Amino acid sequence: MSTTNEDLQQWIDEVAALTRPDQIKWCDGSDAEYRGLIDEMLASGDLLELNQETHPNCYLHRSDPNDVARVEHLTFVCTKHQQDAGPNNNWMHPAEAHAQMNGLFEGCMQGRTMYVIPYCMGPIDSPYARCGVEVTDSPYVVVNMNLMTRMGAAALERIEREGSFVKGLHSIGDLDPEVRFIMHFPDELQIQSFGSGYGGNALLGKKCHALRIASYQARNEGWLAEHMLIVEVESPQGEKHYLAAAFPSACGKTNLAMLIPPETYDGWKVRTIGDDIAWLHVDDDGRLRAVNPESGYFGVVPGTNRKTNHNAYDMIRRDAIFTNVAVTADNEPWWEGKDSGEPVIDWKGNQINGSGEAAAHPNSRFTVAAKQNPSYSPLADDPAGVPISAIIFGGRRRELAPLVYEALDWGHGVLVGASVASETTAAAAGKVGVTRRDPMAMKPFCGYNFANYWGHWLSFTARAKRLPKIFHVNWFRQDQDGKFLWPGFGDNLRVMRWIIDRCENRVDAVETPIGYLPKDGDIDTNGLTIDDATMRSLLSVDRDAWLAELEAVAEYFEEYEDRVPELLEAERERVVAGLKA
Ligand code: OXD
Ligand code: MN
Repeated sequence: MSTTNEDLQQWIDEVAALTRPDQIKWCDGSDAEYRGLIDEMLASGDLLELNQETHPNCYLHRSDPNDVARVEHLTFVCTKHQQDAGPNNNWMHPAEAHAQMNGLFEGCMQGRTMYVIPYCMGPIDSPYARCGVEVTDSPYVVVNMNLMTRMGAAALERIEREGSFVKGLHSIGDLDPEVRFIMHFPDELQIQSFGSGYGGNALLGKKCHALRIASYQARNEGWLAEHMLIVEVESPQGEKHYLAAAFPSACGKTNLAMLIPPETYDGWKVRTIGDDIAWLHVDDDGRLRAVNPESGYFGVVPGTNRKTNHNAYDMIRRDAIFTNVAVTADNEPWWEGKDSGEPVIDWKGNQINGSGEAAAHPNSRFTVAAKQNPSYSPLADDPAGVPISAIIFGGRRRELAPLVYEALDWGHGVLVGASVASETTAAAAGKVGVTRRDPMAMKPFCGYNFANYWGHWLSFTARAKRLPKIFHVNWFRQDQDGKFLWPGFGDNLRVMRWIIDRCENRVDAVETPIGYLPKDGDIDTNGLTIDDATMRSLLSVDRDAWLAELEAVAEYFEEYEDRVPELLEAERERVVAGLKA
């Protein structure tokens, strides 16, 4: 196979000359191709078969133990001027980065097959979708891209029709953690990733394209590429709302997107449109519309059970790839938080020895096609996307942030998003549990200077007539003994219901300097064993703590010097003045 697109053909020829693979395979995205690659990987030991009776077509991949998460310290944005990448990104000059990467890619595919994967992010016939081509020497990447994106013949056809595409070059190299780089060249619409096979570093359609490169394109073109789930909520009366929510990695986006309503919520339906990424465009009616660029989920496995995420639990019982989970004596996948079975072999392939170490890696993952999700919404395939009623920001915070509050207006909402802070998780290499600023949950993913990004967000008041309301939630408030105050999971629908009621102007709120909070009794707790005092503490605003928080936000903004939009600083000062009044 080859292509009629000269730019693509020339690039493939250049890459092949540089990396010198034994053979080149153009991927068509067919089931036969997927099956063939699975069989090859079973033969090579890259994949292990799981119990095919209880988990048909489920396989286990054990990654190199040094290659289990995104590597933010080795991820670079290569713009001509460092200031354009901003303090939020590692930066290297494009010329230097290219020289370095050419050295690494030189001859790296000798003895290997080079796979060419044309893919489309977004429904294949959507005006909002964008294409790319990933070249990789990893069959694991190909099968994961098959589940996660619309890849193969139809994507290539679109590329040949349209001409433009993002170029992504990937090699696992020697998986040497010292020789690992994830480089982005936004001006060239190019990504180069070397030395890692881990999802976020290697499935280039996901974080590298659909967030870092796309956010850069979105700024130039007037839209938003965001780290957000998209969920559809239908009331018993048939009223439907679409909510987009941004949370840092491994903070429950997949669970919220697949939520099962509490027992007392008879007739409510929640359906998933996306669990990780949303592309938001202003439509002809001046509303924000969202599409999910992905067609599969690369989800965190630990903690998934019938109670926390029944839909995910069911959907990963067939046709799924597991990475770095443990296995039971019956050869079933096992992870911490699974409510049945016992692990006998840990994620590294060692016999469990009672050392107390986690059997599954805390960032072990499942990859599965979205259509397997029992709560899948067919609107995920709608080329027009869905109109968004509310945008929700949140982080993992033990204290300070109330269960929910609503921003006073869009400008204040941008401040709320820019101030998001969260405790780090196992999704990225490095220390877990350290609170850091993660504006709009995009700290690892914004492909340009955050200050310009906040300015871009602010510009939407002039671009759109009917902007969504903005909210902030915190499912993770704890008491002094470290006990979570809010039950979370399915009960988060109670909070989304208040959010929807606010969007429909059906419920009043208490105005505070940090935003609108629910009035006493307005969060439905029917059927919960939560007392009034706990609800009051979940919905309290500690003025002194908030003043300290806004001071910390000011210090954070200082890193961005004179690029911080004046309007954003004015919003911050407005909140401070309110708190002091
Ligand atoms: C992810 C992440 O894999 O955010 O979605 O790390
Ligand atoms: Mn994510």
